[in-house]
Amino acid sequence: MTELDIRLSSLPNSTNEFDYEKFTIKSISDNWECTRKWVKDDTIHYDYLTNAYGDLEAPIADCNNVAYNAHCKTIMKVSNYMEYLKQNNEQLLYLKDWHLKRLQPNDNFYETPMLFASDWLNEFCQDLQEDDFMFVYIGPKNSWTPLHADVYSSYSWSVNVVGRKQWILFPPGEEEKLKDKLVEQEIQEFKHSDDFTAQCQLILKSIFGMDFKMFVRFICHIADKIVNLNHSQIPLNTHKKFHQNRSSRLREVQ
Ligand SMILES: O=C(O)CCC(=O)C(=O)O
Repeated sequence: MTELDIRLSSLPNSTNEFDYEKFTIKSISDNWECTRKWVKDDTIHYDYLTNAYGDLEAPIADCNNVAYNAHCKTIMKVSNYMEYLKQNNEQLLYLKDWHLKRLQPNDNFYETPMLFASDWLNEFCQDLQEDDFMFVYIGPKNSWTPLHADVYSSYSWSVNVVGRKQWILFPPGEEEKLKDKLVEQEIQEFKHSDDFTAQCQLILKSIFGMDFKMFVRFICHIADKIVNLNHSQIPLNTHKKFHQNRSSRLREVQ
């Protein structure tokens, strides 16, 4: 048993036994600009958000309209969404997956907590000028997101600036409940076909967002950056060997 196996085996199997308090960091956003400016009288500061971001567009999910385990989405101006929020509406609209940081790169409305400073996925995507995974969510009471695994099955962190959000998390041992039965079935069907590996790569790319080749590219990109950062501290020979090994491994997957 490795040290990790031992640590995992000591974790409880049911949600009831799990003490999530231990995994919650409190008061981290007390001094963030969004806490100071986006909140007034314990609720959303509609006027501030309208003045600051009213002309920007944001994706809006209709929580009453679900298709294929996702909400139907539209685009709305932030000023119109703030007007909607101020009224007592029948509709349940959720402003979500909004790339505010990308739209306003110089706007430092939050700070990345030290614990999460190492963020390989966002680094990779930003270096390649691709989509990033930094989002703002604003929703009325009862807005919700369907059960999902995050893109690339990655881990993420989330901070509530105002209001409350209930999270339903699955502890270790309950992964079976998260498996997509249709995908499992598809894999079984292709199991004995000649192009099984290629099919699996296709499934990986479409469901998970990344196939094996892209994963290797991603890991090499991050490794290169780390090695270059530490370049001066590593004996030249070690560095050269790393690059020789890396090039031959990349050739293998290409
Ligand atoms: O807060 C939400 O409604 C969804 C958040 C989410 O999907 C995530 O953080 O991965």
